[in-house]
Amino acid sequence: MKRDIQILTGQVLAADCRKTIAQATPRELYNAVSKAALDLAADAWKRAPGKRVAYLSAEFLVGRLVYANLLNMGRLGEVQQMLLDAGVDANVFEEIEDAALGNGGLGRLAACFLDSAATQGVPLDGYGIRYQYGLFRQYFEDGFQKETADDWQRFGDPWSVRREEDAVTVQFGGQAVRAVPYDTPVIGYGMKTVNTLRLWQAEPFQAFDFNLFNAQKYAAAVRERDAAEDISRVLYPNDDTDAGKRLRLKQQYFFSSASLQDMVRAYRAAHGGDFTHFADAYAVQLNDTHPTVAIPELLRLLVEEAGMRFADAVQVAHDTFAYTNHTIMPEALEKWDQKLFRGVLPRVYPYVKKLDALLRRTLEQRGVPMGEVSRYAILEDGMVHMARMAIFATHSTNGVARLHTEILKDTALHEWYELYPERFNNKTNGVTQRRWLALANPELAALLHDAVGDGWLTDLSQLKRLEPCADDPAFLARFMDVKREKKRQLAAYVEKHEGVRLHADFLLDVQVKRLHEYKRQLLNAFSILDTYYGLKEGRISRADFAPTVYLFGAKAAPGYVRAKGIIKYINELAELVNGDADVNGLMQVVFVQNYNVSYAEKIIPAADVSEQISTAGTEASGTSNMKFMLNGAVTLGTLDGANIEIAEQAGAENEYIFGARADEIARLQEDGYDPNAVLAAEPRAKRVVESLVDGTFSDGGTGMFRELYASLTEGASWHKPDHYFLMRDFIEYCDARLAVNRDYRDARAFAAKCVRNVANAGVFSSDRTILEYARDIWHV
Ligand code: AZC
Repeated sequence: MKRDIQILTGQVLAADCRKTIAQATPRELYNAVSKAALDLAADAWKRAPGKRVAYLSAEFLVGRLVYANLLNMGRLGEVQQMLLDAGVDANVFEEIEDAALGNGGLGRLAACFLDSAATQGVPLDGYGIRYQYGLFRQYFEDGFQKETADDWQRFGDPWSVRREEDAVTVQFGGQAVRAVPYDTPVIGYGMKTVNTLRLWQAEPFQAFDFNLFNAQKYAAAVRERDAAEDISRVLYPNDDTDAGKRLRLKQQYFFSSASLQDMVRAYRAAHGGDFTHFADAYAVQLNDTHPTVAIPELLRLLVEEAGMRFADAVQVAHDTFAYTNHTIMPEALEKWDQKLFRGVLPRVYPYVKKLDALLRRTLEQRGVPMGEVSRYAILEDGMVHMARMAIFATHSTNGVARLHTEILKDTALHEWYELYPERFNNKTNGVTQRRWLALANPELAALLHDAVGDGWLTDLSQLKRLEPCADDPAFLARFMDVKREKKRQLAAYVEKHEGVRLHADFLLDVQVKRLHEYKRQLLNAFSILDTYYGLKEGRISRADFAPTVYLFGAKAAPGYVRAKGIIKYINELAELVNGDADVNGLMQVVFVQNYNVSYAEKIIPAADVSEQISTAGTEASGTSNMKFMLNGAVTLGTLDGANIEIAEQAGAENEYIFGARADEIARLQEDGYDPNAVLAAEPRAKRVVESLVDGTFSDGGTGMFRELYASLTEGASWHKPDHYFLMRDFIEYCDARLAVNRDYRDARAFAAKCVRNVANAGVFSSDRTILEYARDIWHV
């Protein structure tokens, strides 16, 4: 019998705060509804027997769970009705801020994988860190990014259950801490499977030294506690560089060790002390190199606690682990100083050394010349090379889109590919259609329901049946109605959060993603400025121009000065454009603050154009590109990452592709590239780049703009001028953008392109991705 969530919610509210649904605050209501729902999921939250996958990830960017869980439980409508009946706004939970336990793509992918695994019945549990503070909250002051702490737990954390009985000890050099797991159910669509997200929190053994306190040594009395809690205090706000901090290495070891101890304990309970068949019980996926220290840790556990020979332990590790690479940015390939590593993890370091020695022997046996060994060695140049360890000691290394995997094989990890070609494979990313279509865009979901039914919820390939609708005027009219409605909703949200009135009837052109030079938000800004000049000076016909909102959302890592300079630049641009009455009916530039998962859920369904303009060969995959496609936006992009597969699926005629391809970029890198030649030959390019230094905009005297200018025209000690090739692609980009604008004026033809994107988004479901991992890598 279906139990009544309304009654349960009422009971929880009465017990916890003596209020009714109508009386409760959003926070109280959120906690009550979540607890009630958790109760309803309890029966299904059982561990199935058989092999399990452990997905080890330093980041799980789940966002706000309540609506997504209710949707998957089939309870969303019921709860919305319940709220309505009590006179409460159904969007009341939007007050609850996101659990932003991730930076960007890598963390959000992990969250999509959880949803897909549970929905597709793959026995996969996520393991990570329960950061007290997630990714910083961002706001703008005078156009500059400011950061504040993200105290996500202040709304309560009703979806997790503390499992005191499963706590383990994690030992660093001289410090031992408790790792206490908090389990969150991962509820698959239809609730047939409920998996677990287990996040570890670091705690001291002794919270408080009574004697020290009594001796009035107050700070000393809580020193142990602080030192322990620091480990899970905060998510590092870097999605590409190695923070280089002892604390970060501690974090990595903390959750890797705790997770493995958890598995080892469960294995022992089920199978006794013979660990030779550990890999039949667990597959462990390393989400990037962050959990790679799990490899020597498992070796240590197997040798020291299970009495296994090192060589046998290596075999077990090889069969158990697999590694996913998410980037070829050299600064993101993690390396640790050997001394630091040994200092923090003295018990683990010997196993790294042994692995390194084994690697060197293996290279010799395979006839790799001595001179080449340094390209492979785990211990080299005084550093511990994590990616090398990950490739050497696992059975699978995968990239996240076809081009990315090809680049890994051909260049970035070529020497490894030569050694172990059979280990390399591609798993093109995906996104969950439950979150990114059904939940974020119920209006479009309803339209799809009428056109092709609901099978796409668990089998996205069924969207293909939508293809004929692209030629059906009645359907296109309804599709355009949905877009209009989503823009209206977004405008209301933006007004509330930014105090800016968005032109909801404009073409909506969006770039949302972490701020990074390679993603080229600056190129976007330059092109907007060029359009502005073009309109003002008559080079672009005003009569023919479809009025456009250019929307940005992005956080810059707090220490990434150039990225912050780009934010300031875009905010200056916004001020120029929005403050010019002459173009107000034609252009609007908006940079929203604190872009996060919940904001994405509002922005993406409203977009007409998805900006995916990274330098070809730099963006491993991208996943927002897939979310835009699924919601019927066209891609304005380079042939980079998964854009290539998107254009292939939808047909290049339904996207706007421009710019140098990866092979050309590689050639330019080899043969030399001179952005100053472009600037000399192309006055439009020169003019926008000069805006950095000619007084058009002000960086408030920080020197940020001059530094950006120098990065483009002179380079720096660590890179050549314009190393992301903005000038190479500038004119082509402006042209492609104008082509979009031109096409947009034929509303129906443009909508048909959008619908063809939706119809062909089927392969970009993370259901497909997760089933490929399960089949090819995990064998579950
Ligand atoms: C991202 C990649 O930049 C992005 O292209 C990809 O889609 C995503 O991973 C998921 O695979 N990488 C990160 O977020 N972070 C790091 C360290 O690569």
